[in-house]
Amino acid sequence: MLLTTKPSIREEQHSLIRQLADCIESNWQHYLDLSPYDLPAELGYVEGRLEGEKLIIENRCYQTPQFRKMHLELAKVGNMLDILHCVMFPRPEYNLPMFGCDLVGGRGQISAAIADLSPVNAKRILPETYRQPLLALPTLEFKEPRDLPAWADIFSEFCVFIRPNSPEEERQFLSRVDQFLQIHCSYAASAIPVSPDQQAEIIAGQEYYCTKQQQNDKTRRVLEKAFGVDWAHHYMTSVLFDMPTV
Ligand code: 18B
Repeated sequence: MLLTTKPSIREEQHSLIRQLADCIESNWQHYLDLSPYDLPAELGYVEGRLEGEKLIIENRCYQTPQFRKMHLELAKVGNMLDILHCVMFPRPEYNLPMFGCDLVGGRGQISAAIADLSPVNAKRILPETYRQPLLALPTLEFKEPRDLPAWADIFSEFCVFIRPNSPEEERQFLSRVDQFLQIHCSYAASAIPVSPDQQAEIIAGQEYYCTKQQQNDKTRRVLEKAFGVDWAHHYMTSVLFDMPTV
């Protein structure tokens, strides 16, 4: 499937967001067999208002034989806030971690850059097939690592959560996400389905992941201020972090 090249708010966003969005899509296209995924009606492109500024949300969504939903979302609040959000939801037939990434920035500076391959099995540890290549990656030192909030016990030992403080650190973050995606997409492309018992465990793990992500008050507050409490709840539970269905 050819990815769309239609104009996008991407061109107006912080350069790290633009580069990361391009990096995510090129890995998807290189390793995986993409088809379209239809988001709930009216939620592909959304406009609202936040403190006098226009909030625009632009979604791109795909599926593959291994992933029930691969969601890349770009959002922009006037010139105040640029956001990239991405989650790859594996089909529960496959023992694959959840790839997640969030970049939030304002006025030329990214304040939060987070990326992880998060385990969903009962022990909440990544499979050896992931741990080995991830352990072999060079250790990165960032000047401003950030502390995870209390709900964030879903992330792995390989999670990167920083405020990048130079173009070099931005480059290193981008390169680490590229490495995560290469490891993940190349492994997933030839993954073999698991037993029904293991599927139940994976569904529980994905539900736990979504339940925790839905507790991110910083995301919720932005959406509530622009679109109201009910819309924000619906969006967080049906577009950002919807549960797998059996
Ligand atoms: N997120 N983020 O995606 N969030 O979606 N995000 C923020 O500098 C949005 C994910 C994560 O410190 C902030 O503090 C909006 C995924 C974590 O309490 C804002 C959307 C992951 C934090 C937003 C969005 C993820 C965080 C504060 C929908 C991880 C820190 C920025 C488009 C895989 C939370 C700052 C804390 C922060 C907003 C993580 C404003 C609106 C997939 C851990």
